[in-house]
Formats: sequence, structure tokens, C-alpha cells
Amino acid sequence: MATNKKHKNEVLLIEPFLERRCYDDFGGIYQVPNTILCLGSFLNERKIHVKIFSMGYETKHKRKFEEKVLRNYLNKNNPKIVGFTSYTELYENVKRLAAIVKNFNPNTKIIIGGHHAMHQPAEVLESGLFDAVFIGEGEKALEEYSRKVFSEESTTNIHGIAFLGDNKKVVINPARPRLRGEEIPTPDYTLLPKELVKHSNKWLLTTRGCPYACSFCSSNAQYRRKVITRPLSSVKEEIENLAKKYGTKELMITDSTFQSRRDFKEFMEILKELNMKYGIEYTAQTRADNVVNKPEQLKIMKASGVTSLTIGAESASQKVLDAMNKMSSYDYVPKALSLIKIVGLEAGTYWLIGHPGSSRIEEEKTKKAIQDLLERNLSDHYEVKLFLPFPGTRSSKDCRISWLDFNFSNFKFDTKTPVHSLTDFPANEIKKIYLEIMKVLNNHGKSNVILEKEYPK
Ligand code: B12
Ligand code: SF4
Repeated sequence: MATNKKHKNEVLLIEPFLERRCYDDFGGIYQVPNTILCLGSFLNERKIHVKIFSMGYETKHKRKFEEKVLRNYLNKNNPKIVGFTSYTELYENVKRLAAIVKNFNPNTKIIIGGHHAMHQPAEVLESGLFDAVFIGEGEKALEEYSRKVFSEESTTNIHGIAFLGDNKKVVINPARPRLRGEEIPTPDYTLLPKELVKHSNKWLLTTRGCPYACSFCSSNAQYRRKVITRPLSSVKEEIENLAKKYGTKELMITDSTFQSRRDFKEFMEILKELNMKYGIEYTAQTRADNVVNKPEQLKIMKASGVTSLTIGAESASQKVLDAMNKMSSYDYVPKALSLIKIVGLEAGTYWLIGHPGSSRIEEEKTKKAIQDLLERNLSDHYEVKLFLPFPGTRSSKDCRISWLDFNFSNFKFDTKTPVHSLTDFPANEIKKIYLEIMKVLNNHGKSNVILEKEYPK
């Protein structure tokens, strides 16, 4: 039902419900909505009224309540701006919710950012649901946009956004410069319900960007190899706050390359200090070549409270690794895993099946490599995914790909059905080898981490 109620000068930021698993992933209950928390913290620090909505939490895992929760909030508060974040898999749901907001009050500014929308602003704007698409890091652009909307000024000159101009023509304004490390907001967890923070998995991001350029990676598509690093004082404040106020005992470091921090030793000293003070432990992900080239870092990590390292192996075929622009060779993987196990850390591996360049023959190499790791007990857990051509990535534009499915809700990271075929490697063959690899894992009493649980509907 549409409303005539006066708008409130507020920005409502929403991370929509993700079908099935995410909120119960990795043994936790909820997920901290990192992206909108960063944006919200930045606005809040600058005295712009913001509300953060993580739909998994707001609906207590019940998707059927999502619309009701949103309508109730709109009825009570009628915020002037509603912003959505968008991973590819979330996009169809974002559109559904955006339509509800638009229907409730057609004058509400509805905006969107994130890895999906930023790479295809024209398609997103042509849906007619959004007033602006934010491209790249959103903090400063959102601050400027909010101030202008609240004071009813034009937003058309804001850098870092796209919108429909005259005659519904897509206008993409110039990009904004990247934030400096010290400008990245320290997440302000008080913007979230205490229960959410207490009963959730926590992700620690101390850098933005990655010096490598894997062609399947959306992160690389956004940040283009430039890494910015948060000051350690901000990182320390965040961890200490989580430990003191919320009793956090486990943190997952989700940096693309935390091993490349120039102040790696100082970073580890902080982790160690907080590990000793609060018993907080850390897990992290990294690259095999980084582990092999800097083996001395492993002992330091272990002494600092790091308990597990997961490596992006992706494929055992050099042909596929080259097509991925992985800039590494598979030989590093077993070497890195051995080094990790020797110091007494848990080791894990990520794999990607069906990337351009692969074929039955190439994927057989990966299957054999996994068999070998299982026999040598080198990887404690395995996460094997089907390749998904995320918009914006170089892999998605590879001419060997034929897209079979344009429903982005099916871009699920635990999908067992490819959304694409490759020249000489049809979807049913990709699926077949994928299931064979699952069987190999099962035969060794290991399951694919991403398929191991049943999730509530
Ligand atoms: C931590 C992380 C996770 C964590 C936590 C996610 C969460 N809920 O916060 C976990 C492990 C749960 C996770 C899960 C998934 N993730 Co994840 N994740 C990451 C990671 C490593 C960091 C994300 C982050 O916190 N970034 C920090 C924030 C501040 O940056 P940002 O998200 O880019 O947002 C900025 C801009 O995009 C923009 N912006 C974004 N949204 C909005 C909205 C508005 C209104 C505005 C104005 C601006 C704006 O401004 C932000 C601030 O500068 C990234 C890779 C990376 N290094 O970015 C992958 C990444 C985001 N994940 C990805 C995906 C796909 C997923 C999954 C769907 C599973 C999967 N296929 O791997 C799930 C589901 C996500 C969910 N809803 O929880 C992809 C997204 C690709 C895509 N096109 O969809 C990435 C890029 C990795 C990749 N595969 O390339 N993820
Ligand atoms: S190393 Fe990881 S984060 Fe960096 S470009 Fe490759 S996949 Fe992306």
C-alpha cells in the first residue's frame, strides 16, 4: 500500500535474505553484514542517520517474513533513501524488495551497489527500480548522495554513481579515487543488534584489494590489483571491541592477501596480544605460493593464535591455472599444505571446476590431485565449487562460455548444476566430473564443506 507519510532523513541499508545456508554457515548462527556495516559506520561517524538491516537476522532465518519485516519498517519509519547491497546471487531478491519499496512510496530514493550491480549499471538501471547504481567503494559517494537528497539538491554530478538521465539514457559519472587506508571505517558494531553480533560469524578485513589478477575473481574486477591497508590501530580496536563487548572467540581473516601486508609482523603481534588477553583465535585464507615463499611466517602465525589456513588451489591443471591467470603452478599446493601441517595448523583447499580452459582431461588432473592429497592426508577440508561466470570478471567474457542460465538466483556457490557450457566441455560433462570428485571425497570420509549441511528453509 502506498503512503503519503513524510519521509524521514534516514538511510536504510539492506542485505537481503540469501536463500538457505548463509546464516547458518561455518557453524555460526547469523552473518555480520560486513559491507553495509562499513557503509553505515562511515555515515554514522559523519552524523548521517542510518539503519542497517540484515534480513537473515531480522527474519530469524524465515524468508517468508522478509516482506512483512520490510513493510513494517517502512510503515513506521519511511526512510528517504533505501540502499541494497548485491552479490550476484542476491540480485533477484534485491529487485523483489526494491519493488516493494517503490510501491510503498515512489518518491523514496532506491539505490544499489556491490559486486553485481557495479559491473552492469545499464542492465540494473533499465529494470526501472533504482535511482542510482554505486560503482566502486561506496562510502564517500553515499555520504555525498545522502546529504544532497536530504537537502533536496541534484545528485547528478556525484562521482562514482550511474543513473538514468534525459530520455532514460544511462549516465555513468567519473569514478572516485580509492579510499586511503586510514579512511576505511572501523566497523561500528553498535549499529547492529547485540544478539546478531554475539551469535554470528565474524569476518576481519584488514585490506581491500589484491595484488593478483585471477580472471574469475569479482574482487579483482572491482579493485584492479591496488591494495589498500587499514591502519593496525583500527584493526586492533575492532578485534578488541569484539572480544570485550561480545565475547568473540573466533575470527575469520578474509583478506585476499594478508601475508603481503608490509607490517605483517606487527599485525601478528597484535593478534598474539589479543589471543593471550581474550583467548581469541583466527582462521585465514591465502595463496600456496605465498606460503612456500614465506615459510617463516607460518610459525609466527601459529604463535599468534592462527589455527587454520585455507589455500586457493583451484585446479591441478597448468592449462586451467593459466586460463585463470592464477600466476602460479599447482606444485606449490602440496608443498604449502605440508608446511602448514608441519607447524601444526589445520590446512584446507578451495577448488573451482569448469572454468574456461578446462576439459574432461584437465579436470581428471584435478581429481587425481585431490585423491593424492586425501591419501597423503594433506588437506583437512575441501571446498569444491562449480565455476560461476560472475558479471564483471574477465572469465565471464571468455568466448568459450555459453551461458545456459540467466537467472542470477541460480548463481549459488553450492550449486550442483553449472550455469554454463564450454566449447568441447558441455554442462552435463562438467557436472559429471564434479559429482565424481564429490564421490572421491566421500569415499575418503571427507565431504565437500559447502554441501555438508542441510539448511533450514
Ligand atoms: C567476507 C566475504 C564473505 C563472507 C561475509 C559476507 C558478508 N555477509 O559480509 C562470507 C564468507 C559469508 C561470504 C559469503 C559469500 N560471498 Co563473499 N566475500 C567476502 C569478501 C572476501 C569480502 C567482502 C567484504 O566484506 N568486503 C568489504 C566491503 C566493505 O566491500 P564491498 O563488499 O566491495 O562493498 C563496497 C562496494 O562494493 C560498495 N557497495 C556495496 N554494496 C553497496 C550498497 C550501497 C547502497 C552502496 C552505496 C555501496 C555499496 O561500497 C562498499 C564499501 O566500499 C569478498 C571478496 C572481497 N575481497 O571483496 C567476497 C565476495 C564479495 N563474496 C562473493 C560471493 C559470491 C559470496 C557468496 C554468494 C558465496 C560465493 N559464491 O563465494 C556468499 C554469500 C554472501 C552473503 N550474503 O553473506 C563474491 C561476490 C561476487 C559476485 N559477483 O557475487 C566476492 C567478491 C568474492 C568472489 N568470489 O569474487 N563472503
Ligand atoms: S588471489 Fe584471490 S583475491 Fe586475489 S585475484 Fe586471485 S582469487 Fe582474487
